[in-house]
Amino acid sequence: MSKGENKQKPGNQDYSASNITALEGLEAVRKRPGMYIGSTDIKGLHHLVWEVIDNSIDEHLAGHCSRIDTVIHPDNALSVRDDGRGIPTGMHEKLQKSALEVVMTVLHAGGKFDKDTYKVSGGLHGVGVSCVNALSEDLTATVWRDGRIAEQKYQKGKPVADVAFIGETEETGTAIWFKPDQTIFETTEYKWDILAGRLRELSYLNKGLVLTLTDERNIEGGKPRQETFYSEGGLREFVIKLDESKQSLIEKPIHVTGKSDNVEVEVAMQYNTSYQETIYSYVNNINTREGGTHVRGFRMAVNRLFKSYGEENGFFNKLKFKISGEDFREGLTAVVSVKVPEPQFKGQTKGELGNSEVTSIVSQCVGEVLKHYLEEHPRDAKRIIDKVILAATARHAARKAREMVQRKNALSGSGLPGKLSDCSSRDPGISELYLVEGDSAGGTAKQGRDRKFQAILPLRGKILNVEKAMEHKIYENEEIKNIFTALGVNIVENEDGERVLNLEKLRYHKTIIMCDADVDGSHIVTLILTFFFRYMKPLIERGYIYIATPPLYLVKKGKSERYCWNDEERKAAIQELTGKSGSESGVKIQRYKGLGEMNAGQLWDTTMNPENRILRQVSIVDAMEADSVFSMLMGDEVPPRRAFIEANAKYANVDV
Ligand code: 0RA
Repeated sequence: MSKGENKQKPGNQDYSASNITALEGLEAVRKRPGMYIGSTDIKGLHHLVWEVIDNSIDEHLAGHCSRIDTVIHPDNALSVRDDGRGIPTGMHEKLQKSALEVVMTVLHAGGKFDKDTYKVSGGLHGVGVSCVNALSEDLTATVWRDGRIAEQKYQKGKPVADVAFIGETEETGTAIWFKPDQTIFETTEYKWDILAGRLRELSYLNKGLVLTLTDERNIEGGKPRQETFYSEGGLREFVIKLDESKQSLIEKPIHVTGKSDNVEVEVAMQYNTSYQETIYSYVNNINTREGGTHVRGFRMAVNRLFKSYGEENGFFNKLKFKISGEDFREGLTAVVSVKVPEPQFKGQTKGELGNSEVTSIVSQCVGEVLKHYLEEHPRDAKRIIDKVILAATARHAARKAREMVQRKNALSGSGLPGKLSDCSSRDPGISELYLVEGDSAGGTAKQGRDRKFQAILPLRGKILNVEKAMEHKIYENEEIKNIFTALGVNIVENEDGERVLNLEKLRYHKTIIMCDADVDGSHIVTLILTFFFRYMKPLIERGYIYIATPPLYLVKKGKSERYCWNDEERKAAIQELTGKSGSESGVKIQRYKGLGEMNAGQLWDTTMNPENRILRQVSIVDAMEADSVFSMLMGDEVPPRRAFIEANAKYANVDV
């Protein structure tokens, strides 16, 4: 029985109509999966899991669930089991079928019927577990509820049979086991790191909730790999974790909780000795990458409270210039989490909270707590104010340095750096800038390039470590000045005194970092990326930054040549060139250590010719990870950096 037609009451027009709508609903999901889960790539695949887990989290938010177990099965099926109330299994009056079937097969029917819980109704989340069902070749829903265990199986969203009661139980909860449809997804292989990352985040956002991840594909010592995510301290622990490789300025994080007009606010914040502002924000447990009204309210409170505290105590009396909002937030790490009954999401990726009432609610909650904090912790307060004054002074110096550089450029003809070999095209859309390690490799690249659209800027040695340098030093650095002027971008201040990258005159839509394939080379790539991450993030966000990948080997026999990028390719090339004999006689293998070992023609063929080259596009898949990796690699504290390098030894040891 496919849709319970034989249950239809004769003459009930209503029922058959809604039945058809439901059918069309899930068909639409299968036809245009991107509209519902964003994409069908690895991101969309994991979105299915978030969708299921979100339902269990909703149970937790409603106060009924304390544990969620996620299991990756050997065939890349996945299951999520919670100990919530269980999806109701009784008869749905209007539709005349089990509520379980309705939740699983009717688009947008998955939500709770009680109004007190916070639901996620915007963004890409919240499309409902029925979408997961529609996009799975097989799915089994099991419910422990009212003393019985109920089960229903589906294929591509359609029930295979009616709900069956398969046993008795004293437990409550829901388990969803599903196998994503291989004809829809580009890949069906779940990634441990992606799942673990989100579960860890959820554990901080929902203190007291136990989340486990088990990977049955990966057996270690007879047992599948397993990790439990649990946080007693919640956001406070989250902030400590974010700052684990930084030096804290205050004793322990400042913690804010509050509630007003049904909006719940929780914030944890602390100051460290770095120059960055790091704010992670969430609405109903969903990461809002673009911030929004909650972040605005938080910033307003921080600025307001520190400003009046500094003024009332005469700390700013000697300053000859204005302090801007940014100065109050240098070295600030914070997590802002709000629970909003009906969130509205805005922005290109729906990653920005739009509800305007939230600004003043957050601002007030944070303001009250900060006021008391500053009164009760004068020493912490003084340390933060000193840092604010330093930030303002540095910004003042940086502005002068920047203006100097920008004025000088305006005076000197084309304004382009002398070391730049520009391309002839003036169309940024097709133009490429190669940042090349060293003058000699720069020379080879200059000879090898297609000068119509490829420009070369050689960089001397290691560029400044921007993580450690003060901002004005950045603009005095020759290599960095050259990157700014070659790209045609500059940093300007908006009306709030905040620095933004001006891309109006950007001259290339591809910037390609080209370094040696050894440890030094990869260090330089990291340095350059750190710089882009800190000072030109919009270029990364727009997908304009790439890394060139020169080959590691040239395998030669007679006149035949094969370039190889890894050991497997090298073996295959040897096999191919020597034929069946398998003897390596007459084969010459050249190991490229540096770009300098290739001549101009070879460099073009392997690394610069758009037809053959392999470019790695740099993306901030996860700004959180990138940020912590950068500061970990570059920061002063040694242990986490050592641990990271050891864990990634393969990458660091390409030269061994
Ligand atoms: C509808 C109503 C209720 C709970 C749920 C759905 C529910 C859905 C999922 C999905 C995964 N785990 C879940 N747990 C619960 C409310 C039930 C009641 O009022 O008792």
